[in-house]
Amino acid sequence: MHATDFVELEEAYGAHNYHPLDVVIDRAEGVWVWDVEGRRYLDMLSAYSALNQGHRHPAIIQALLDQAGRVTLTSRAFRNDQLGLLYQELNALTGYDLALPMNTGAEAVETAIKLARKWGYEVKGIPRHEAEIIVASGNFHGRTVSIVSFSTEPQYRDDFGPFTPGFTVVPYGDAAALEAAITPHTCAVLLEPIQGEAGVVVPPAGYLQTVREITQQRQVLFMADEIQTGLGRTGRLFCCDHEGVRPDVMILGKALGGGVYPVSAVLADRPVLGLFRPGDHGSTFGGNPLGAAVARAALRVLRDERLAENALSEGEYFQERLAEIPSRHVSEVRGKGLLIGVELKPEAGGARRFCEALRQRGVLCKETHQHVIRFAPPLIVDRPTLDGVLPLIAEVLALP
Ligand code: IF1
Repeated sequence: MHATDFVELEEAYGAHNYHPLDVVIDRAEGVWVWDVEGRRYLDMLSAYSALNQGHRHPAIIQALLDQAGRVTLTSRAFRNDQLGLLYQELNALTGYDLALPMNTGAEAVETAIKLARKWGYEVKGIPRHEAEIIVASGNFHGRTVSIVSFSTEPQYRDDFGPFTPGFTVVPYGDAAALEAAITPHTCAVLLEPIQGEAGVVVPPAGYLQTVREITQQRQVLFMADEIQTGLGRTGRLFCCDHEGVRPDVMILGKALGGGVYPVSAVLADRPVLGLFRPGDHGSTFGGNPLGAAVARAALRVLRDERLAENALSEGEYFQERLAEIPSRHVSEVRGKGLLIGVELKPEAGGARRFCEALRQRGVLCKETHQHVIRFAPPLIVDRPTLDGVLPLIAEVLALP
């Protein structure tokens, strides 16, 4: 079959909830993917940061195969020999007392929302069911009805009401506006340390620190969604580490599953996550031994291969080189580590055509919010590979 055959099948039998590039991938390894015609591409999206360790990392694949040969799913009605070890390793790596494992990022965000509300009622004494959570405009935290209830992106929200109440939207990056929005019923603030989907929006320096101080003073939980920015992507274990900020609740996903299996988790100390009692919350696959074994390998690779450090050094290098590229289309190059956005001027006509042109040159990336090209390669990427792609990006940004 040719690429067009596969495209036709997807178009004929699949819901059209995406508009992908028509590249049909049938093999992947490290930072590279190949299409059905045998062409090789550099993956500069990493499945939106779920592939920090690269495609099919041998240690992660081996963990998957070994565990699949033993037991894959027990449900949480029973115990298994992987989950406790994952908990211990998450505690050692992150310092949080407890973890609650889920599968997708949205499920982890929903878990954090439920946890914050429960904490609000049981600890802060907010009257049931008046708890409020402050979120930022431009947020992206997943696609469930409750989460899109506080989205500011019309397309993600407008056809999906009625909406879940209890959320207050404030401008991203504005700590004063956030403080002003706090009421006696506010149980938490939920923020991305860098907004990925909004176009790699980096808040002003000190913003996270100020939010941390405000939430501490006002007895409000600070919840960080590090599903995309976490696990080395921005050059530190967590993006919050750049400002020395420790959220009350840390939400992880994507690369926690090593690019092979959906694993997400909510981390917090005992006074918060200790509030959940048996039966309060759960999931069929949450904490399954296959995902736990894969997550353990994913974390080992992150640590042993010093992926955060590589993201820091190679990200700084790459961002500097990108900023040197002369182009009348570019208005800003921004980001941290290997989460980089190249914002184009409106007159450039949108980022999609540049992504298509890059694809023709063997580079896969994705536009975000119309005008931003997102560059987020796997954190294993090396300098020669980045040096090889820069001329191609320069060529594309020189197009009329
Ligand atoms: C899509 C966006 C990125 C996330 C953050 C939670 C989730 C995501 C910060 C939910 C997921 C994915 C979802 C995917 C495309 C991609 C995306 F463009 F949608 F917004 F990365 F920026 N928090 N982001 O980035 O995690 O439930 O998907 O596991 O929905 O199109 P999930």
